[in-house]
Amino acid sequence: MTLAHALGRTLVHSGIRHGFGVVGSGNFHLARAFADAGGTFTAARHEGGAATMADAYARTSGEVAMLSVHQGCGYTNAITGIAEAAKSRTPMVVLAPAATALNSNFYINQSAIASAIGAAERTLTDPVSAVEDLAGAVDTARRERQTVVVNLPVTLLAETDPGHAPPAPTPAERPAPAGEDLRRFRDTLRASRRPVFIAGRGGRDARGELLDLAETAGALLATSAVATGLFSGEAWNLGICGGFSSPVAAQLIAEADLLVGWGCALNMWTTRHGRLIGEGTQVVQVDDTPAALGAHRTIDLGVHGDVALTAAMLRDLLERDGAQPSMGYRTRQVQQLLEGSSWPDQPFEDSSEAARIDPRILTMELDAMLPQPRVVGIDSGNFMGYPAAYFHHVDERSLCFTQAFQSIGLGLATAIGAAIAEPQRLAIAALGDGGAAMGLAELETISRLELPMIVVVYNDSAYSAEVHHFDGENHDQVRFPDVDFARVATGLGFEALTVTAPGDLAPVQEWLHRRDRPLLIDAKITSREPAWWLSEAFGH
Ligand SMILES: Cc1ncc(C[n+]2csc(CCOP(=O)(O)OP(=O)(O)O)c2C)c(N)n1
Repeated sequence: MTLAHALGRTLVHSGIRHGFGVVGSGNFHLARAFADAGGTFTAARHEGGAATMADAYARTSGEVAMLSVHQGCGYTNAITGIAEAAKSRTPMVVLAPAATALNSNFYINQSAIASAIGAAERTLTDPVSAVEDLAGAVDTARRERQTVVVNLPVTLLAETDPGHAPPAPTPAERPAPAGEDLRRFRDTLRASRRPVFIAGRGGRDARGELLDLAETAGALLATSAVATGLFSGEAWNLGICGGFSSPVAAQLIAEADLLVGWGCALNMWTTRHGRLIGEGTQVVQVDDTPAALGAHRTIDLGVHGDVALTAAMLRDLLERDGAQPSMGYRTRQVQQLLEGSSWPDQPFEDSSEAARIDPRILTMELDAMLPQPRVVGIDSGNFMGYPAAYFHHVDERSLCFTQAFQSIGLGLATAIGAAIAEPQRLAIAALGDGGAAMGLAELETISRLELPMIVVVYNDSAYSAEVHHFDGENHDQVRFPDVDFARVATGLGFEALTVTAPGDLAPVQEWLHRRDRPLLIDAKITSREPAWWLSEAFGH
């Protein structure tokens, strides 16, 4: 047996259940050994798709995911998806065979690229310790939530396996906050009259603890886009904090006297470039990674600690002090403001035309038709606010949002990775026509895997984000002829609909009963005006 086989098996022994990739000569035996040892391997049609499927799978399942690529060009094809994962701190290992001969066509400096995009990097060189080193890389990905590129020289992969068993995985630690930080946090919270909690992806496993503490402190609840749905159904929920916020939510957040980011980066999108942080508002950030504290905004207090643990310990401290639950921001007036404040409740003028549907109507119609639980993967572009804010996301696993790199073209693969991780949910990919065209290759993957999912193309035959951003300028390079995505998808084994009015959606009901093939909805949408979040972001 070669080390390629041994390393493939090691991945399974290290707790990796699912791998994604495109197989070539360099990773053929490794991917085979992974599957033969009990791992499930999804063959994508483009490494870019495979990388984002792995990323979305890891985000949705909570497991470490594996990406396997061919050396050189397979690796570079995956770089955008790997960069997105690295920026999002997705626990993922990238098995990248590396050409060793400088004159090989496949040779590039793979480790330099990994460092350049912010991924952790390991190059395995020693056949004796290779299995242990790979298990260590998986451990790092899991414990430190890192995207780790493991370069595997092709000469090493061909060596005979020396037969060492991989070590057992070590569980991740949950750091407890320092007593002094906790006491300062308590004092800040007790002094606040209008606290708002903003949970990020690092707060997704701490719902109960955050709800309990928020109740004690009288805090309103919000999330960043990546934790959308965490507080759905709660009375004091503002929904998403950031560009997608409803007007009332944005107002209440901007008027808070204390914002607490729980496992939340508080980046420019979550804070609307800082505009959601009022003058004099105290900002506290809780994160299990010290480097995350204050990385995007100046903060008044950074607490290094596990989110759930910190929230529970703070509540205990408040109780021990004998503090009475505070009404805080949970006033009758705020309650009234919140009634009917979400985006779908806002009145708007229907922009539909003879052969084009208003994207808000389209989204609300689909929202009413499609059963829960669902998981929605969203691409980037002007359209993205509609599926983010007009679909009901009922829990923190309802939206998979791969937008840390702000790349278009990742949405389809995102929905595929999420669909594979959560097969009991109805998976929906929401794409602009630009992002759809870029990720198109993976329609075949959906058909081949028989994933009963829905792909919705918000098709306005343009890169509308750019059209609206560069209002009044020459748009020749960002407008396109209409693409008949329904025909393309049909050729790839989909059932497909072209939608220009709500009535065209009727066959969706029937499809829901069958779900025998994936469904693509090519919705010709209006886009004369930029979406509200784009206007806000670019000052239109
Ligand atoms: C990989 C990549 N290329 C280019 C861009 C710049 N960009 C941002 S939005 C956008 C247009 C997206 O068009 P579409 O998917 O049709 O959505 P729309 O804006 O029309 O709603 C482009 C080209 C980007 N973000 N990522």
